[in-house]
Amino acid sequence: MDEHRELLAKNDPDLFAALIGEESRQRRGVELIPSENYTYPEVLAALGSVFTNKYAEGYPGRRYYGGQEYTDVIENLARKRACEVFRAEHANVQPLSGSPMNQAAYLAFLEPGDTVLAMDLSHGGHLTHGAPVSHMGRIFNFVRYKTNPDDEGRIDFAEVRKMALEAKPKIVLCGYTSYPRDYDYDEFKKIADEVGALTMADVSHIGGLIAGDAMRNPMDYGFDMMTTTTHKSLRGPRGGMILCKKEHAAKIDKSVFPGLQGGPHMNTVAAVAYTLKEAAGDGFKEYAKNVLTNAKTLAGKLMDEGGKLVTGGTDNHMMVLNTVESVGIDGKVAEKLLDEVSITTNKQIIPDDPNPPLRPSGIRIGTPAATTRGMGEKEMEQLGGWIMETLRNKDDEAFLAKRKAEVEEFCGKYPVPGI
Ligand code: DSN
Repeated sequence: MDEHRELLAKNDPDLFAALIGEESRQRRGVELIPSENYTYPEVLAALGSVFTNKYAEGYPGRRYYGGQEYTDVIENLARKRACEVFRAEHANVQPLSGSPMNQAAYLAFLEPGDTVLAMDLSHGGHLTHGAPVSHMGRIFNFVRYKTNPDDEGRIDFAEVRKMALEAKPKIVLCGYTSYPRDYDYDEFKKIADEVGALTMADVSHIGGLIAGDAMRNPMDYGFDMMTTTTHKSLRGPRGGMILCKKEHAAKIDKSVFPGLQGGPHMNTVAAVAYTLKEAAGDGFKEYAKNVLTNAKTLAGKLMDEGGKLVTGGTDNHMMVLNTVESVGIDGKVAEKLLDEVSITTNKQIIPDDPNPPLRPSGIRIGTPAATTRGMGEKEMEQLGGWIMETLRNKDDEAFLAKRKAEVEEFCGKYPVPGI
């Protein structure tokens, strides 16, 4: 690897300088975007390996190109490990990332115009869950439920059932991109069964927490399929996978390839295989538990310091801070302020946000990456206090410079894997 870096430095100094800059940024500051993480050095090695040279359309034992002796080994490893970790009957590990993964899942079962029941974008649903600006929203008919602000953002299942009975969806979808509560798979399954719909859980955010047995697993509740990205709480490379019942395996596989994609990225598949080996270990269970404990502690501290969380707390790895209500600034300003002191978060729309997506009313904060660096509850208390204080001192340049130095000195004590 060192030799490869030396070559890059020599032959493209501009590109190399940006790489060094990004490494330094990741080490100096604290990463609190809930969908990001620091991957394993072994994953970086697999991603930067000669598997990137190989075309491997098809599946192990059934490829369209020769020379598949080793690609079959890694894909079989990844599939087997995925099934074991998620207690699933079948796994497809080829989706290039989260959006194509969900598109392939829909297209396996739906015709254009078919109905899906999913969560509204501003309440935590993903773009691919039918946001009107996404192609999925144009192709299929998404009917979208919301969370209940009077019940700390929990879902009103009487309302979901009513919508399902009216809309008669073909898929009932749960799983979200900005939702700090747990998911009640039993309730979704009951409703789906009543209307004869398939059940799908997009657990992209909490895939690692499920793998580490810290959160419930939809496959244990009889869900038809589950999609997850591999780079969030799971700590792997950027990618996606679909887990499903055996009876759906052929449809899912055909939908991913040749339906939606061509050659899988075999360097990523190799890295996913390694990630799943890690996810099966006891160390990962401890990690997943710590992510949740850290999130509860950070959420508690933010609230103690006057922060208004959209759901009044968290059951998973993330929280959404309503910055307008908490400190009178929008999410864009809050994100930038925190960037200035080397704390990375992302601006976030809140349920039925009166503000536009590029200037929304909140920020999203999460603990997977900080936990990977070895930060614990004490560190979460420190960060929670610093966040609220920074947001209240937006015009004080001297304060911001001092805080940046403090944050960077603090981060220096927590090594970043792979850098
Ligand atoms: N961009 C991802 C997230 O941050 O949640 C979802 O696609």
